[in-house]
Amino acid sequence: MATLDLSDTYIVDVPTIRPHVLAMATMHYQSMVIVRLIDSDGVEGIGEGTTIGGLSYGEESPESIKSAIDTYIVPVLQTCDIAQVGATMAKVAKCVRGNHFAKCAVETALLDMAGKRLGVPVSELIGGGRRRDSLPVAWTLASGDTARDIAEGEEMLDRRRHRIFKLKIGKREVRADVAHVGAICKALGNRASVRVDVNQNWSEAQAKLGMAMLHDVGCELVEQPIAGDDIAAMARLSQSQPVALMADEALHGPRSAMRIASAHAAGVFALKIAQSGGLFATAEVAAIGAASGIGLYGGTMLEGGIGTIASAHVFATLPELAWGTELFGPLLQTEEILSEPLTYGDFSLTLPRGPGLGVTLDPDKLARFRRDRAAPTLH
Ligand code: MUC
Ligand code: MG
Repeated sequence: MATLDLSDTYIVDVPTIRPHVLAMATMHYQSMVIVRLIDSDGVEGIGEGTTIGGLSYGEESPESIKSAIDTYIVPVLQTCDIAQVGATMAKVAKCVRGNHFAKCAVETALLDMAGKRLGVPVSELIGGGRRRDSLPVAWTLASGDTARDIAEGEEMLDRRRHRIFKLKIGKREVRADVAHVGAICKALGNRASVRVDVNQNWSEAQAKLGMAMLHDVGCELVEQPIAGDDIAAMARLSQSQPVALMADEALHGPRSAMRIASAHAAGVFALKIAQSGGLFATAEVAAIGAASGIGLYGGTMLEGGIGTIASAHVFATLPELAWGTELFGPLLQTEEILSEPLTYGDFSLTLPRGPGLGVTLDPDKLARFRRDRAAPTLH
């Protein structure tokens, strides 16, 4: 039996290495909600809940994630044996609807504690356990400028850091976006896989035109071209277009995965731990996708080191991950908030072997980037 002794939730704002231009927002920094839990035996767990561009991406903001955890989830944890992660999260689900990002942060911290108690990595607590020690990692070219994106892609190839590139489009006119993608496909040639993410910004008619043109210029995958709640239109596009359609914003856990799979509305799933509502739910989404013949991709909410490695622990358990991952979030930030940076190289991210998440926070960096600039006191 383990009871919750202390908790601390805070927002850290870390600048990005360059503006990150998406259809719905341009990021100059990333705001991450960090939760720390300590049990009655002194075991500590850390978790992260991170979204993109305030409320422009989804329905939870950094501020709402923090408030959901402090005001509604922590009081539930205080009534649970938090060593039993599944049972604890089931009780949280009964008391708190939605709020997937907040739940994911808490579940991550509980799994980190459970792994430390048992002396095993989090990946051993999910599904059939860890199947791989490293994951291929894509990079997003989103400076807003074609020449700069090509130079950045070349640099990543030279450094053997990434050979899968995702381009953020949907902000400009369809033909201008396709010209941008075509120029990058041409420059990088068969040395790289080029994909795009429209972040829901096209109408169905624009998507029809855009997807056909993107296929012709060598783009391999089109992520969430239209509104994520328009499953019928996603199905029409997915079934009529030669280029694969990946569901991202449409996926909010197992039930949405089931709806998309039954409607044949996507050829690929972008798995995201926060959007799914946690690591366990992500494994369920993956299982639904795999059983339906849908390809899997390890997505990101551009989390920092904790959310990134938590995602990696789940993705490392999957039998098939045909489209790789995009777990590059910490590399987009000017500084890593972990005491030991994550290991990237040879186009991959290597998973740590230690118990729990296998990472620790750097207290000095946290004190510097913490929004409230308060000394990290637990309450
Ligand atoms: C998204 O919509 O997939 C992932 C990579 C990136 O650059 O932005 C994200 C969010
Ligand atoms: Mg996306």
